[in-house]
Amino acid sequence: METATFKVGGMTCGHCQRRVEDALKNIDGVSKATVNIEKSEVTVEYDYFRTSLSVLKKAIANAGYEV
Ligand SMILES: [Cu+2]
Repeated sequence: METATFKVGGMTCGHCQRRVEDALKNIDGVSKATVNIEKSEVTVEYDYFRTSLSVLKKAIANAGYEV
């Protein structure tokens, strides 16, 4: 299990938080995604045999946020 933290731009409220967390949790291999709104960060726990940093970043971007 690997942990990665991304700076995410554009998250302003609890709705954004949910959106980003759900987008990440829907990825096969992601076990945990936690947004810190004040820091504009998301921390992701993932299995690097099943997914990759580029897949995680793409999911955040597809949800409508800058990463
Ligand atoms: Cu929002």
